[in-house]
Amino acid sequence: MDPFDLVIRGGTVVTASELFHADLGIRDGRIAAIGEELPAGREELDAHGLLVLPGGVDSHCHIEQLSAAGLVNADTFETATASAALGGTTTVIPFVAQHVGTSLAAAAEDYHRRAERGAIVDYALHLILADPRPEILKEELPPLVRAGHASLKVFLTYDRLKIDDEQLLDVLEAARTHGLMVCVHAENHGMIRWMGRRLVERGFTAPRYHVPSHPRIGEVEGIHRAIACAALLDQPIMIFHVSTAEGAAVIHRARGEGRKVWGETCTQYLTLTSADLDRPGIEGAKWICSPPLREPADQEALWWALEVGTLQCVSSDHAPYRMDETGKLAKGPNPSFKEIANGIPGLELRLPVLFDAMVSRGRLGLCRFVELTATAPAKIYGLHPKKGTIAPGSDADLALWDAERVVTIEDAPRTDRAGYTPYGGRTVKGWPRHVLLRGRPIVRDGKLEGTPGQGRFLPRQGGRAALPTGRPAPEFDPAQNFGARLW
Ligand code: DUC
Ligand code: ZN
Ligand code: ZN
Repeated sequence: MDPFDLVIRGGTVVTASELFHADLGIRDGRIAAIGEELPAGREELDAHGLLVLPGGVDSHCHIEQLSAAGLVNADTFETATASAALGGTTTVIPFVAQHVGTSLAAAAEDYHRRAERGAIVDYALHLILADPRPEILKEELPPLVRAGHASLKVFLTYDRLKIDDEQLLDVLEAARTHGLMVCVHAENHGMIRWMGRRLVERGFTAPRYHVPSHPRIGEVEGIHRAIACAALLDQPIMIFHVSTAEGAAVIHRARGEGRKVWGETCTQYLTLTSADLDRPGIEGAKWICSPPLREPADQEALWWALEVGTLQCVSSDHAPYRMDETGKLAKGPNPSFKEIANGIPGLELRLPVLFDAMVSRGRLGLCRFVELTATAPAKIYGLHPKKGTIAPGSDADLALWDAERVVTIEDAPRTDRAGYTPYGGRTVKGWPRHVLLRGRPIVRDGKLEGTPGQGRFLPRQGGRAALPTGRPAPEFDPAQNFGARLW
């Protein structure tokens, strides 16, 4: 047998279920052997004193995405995935963004082209459907599924993105036909618009009023409605970026009733609060994201929801906008909160900030950290076991992690192009030292070695077997009244 291409020696391997000392033998980009005292490889990487984690899977991040308002995220596939790599993430799932009146297929081509050119880590793509008219669902979607797309995203809010309940049912039905996951931004649009209008009319325009403009009850209503629509069709859904205790409770109850609903929260909802927006002048705009940052009690509830399995993934929802006329200040130097682009950067710091909050501070263990940030998203989105774990045959995507390293995050530009980080000034314990993509270091000793274009598209198998339920569902037949059976 040929020697291994690389042996990672002496580390502590962590998976979602166990933690053990072992060497890893890597051949042709995959894990070929896990064991003690493996024979010498062509190359060796010393992992003594380090944790060997599966590379992170960030299943919700916006990269080089054109917003409906005409703004493009601050970074490119190159800068975003460089930042992902430096933070220990080796797989990302950003979006193909369709807009009303446009072609989904053309948008997919465009994003594929950009990603192929720039990506430093591997990627899949969720398809945003802002205009799910029949020709899109019947003619454009099937070839995209055949090309390896297996998840859709829809919005219940945002003026030029939101779909109504009937459209949502059309999307859910198409997803059911093709065996796709449907991810939902679930907030009540009317409540957001109404609250926003009332606040501005009364002169409450500072960034901090973004928080009450997205009422908590609006998230509850959106999640409940999305789950109800999905249940009518017996179709799995993922609720993106859950921010409130009550929102998590809706998912908890629905899962208890056997609904096929999964839930995600994001680093920022666990580690930042509405108080972060409460700063002089326009500064708080840096913390404007939707749903907004909430309260310490919500953080407690979200941690609990992660602990008991109500929520299964923690993503970044990376959506960077600069504090200038290209981003947050596109409507002038002193915009009302309604005019400020929603989104914060987070790809690079997702894992370090979470590792500190979750593991170093003793909230949840190492295995759960791996599960929430790599294994579960890989499973839910059809990438496992190629991604998200350390097992024979899996891609050798690894983050060699120094659990003792203490870093104070500088309040300064990072690798992405946002020009700031919402986590500036925070001291965290735990930082990636080396990061490997398919057996090749893309970060060595904290320095980027990966090159744009080396990231590969990860085609996923549509089809019901690919969904986390694993259970085939028959064609939807309204005459069978699935909804009545389920409700
Ligand atoms: N909200 C979204 O819905 N998407 C991107 C970022 C954000 O804040
Ligand atoms: Zn969203
Ligand atoms: Zn998002």
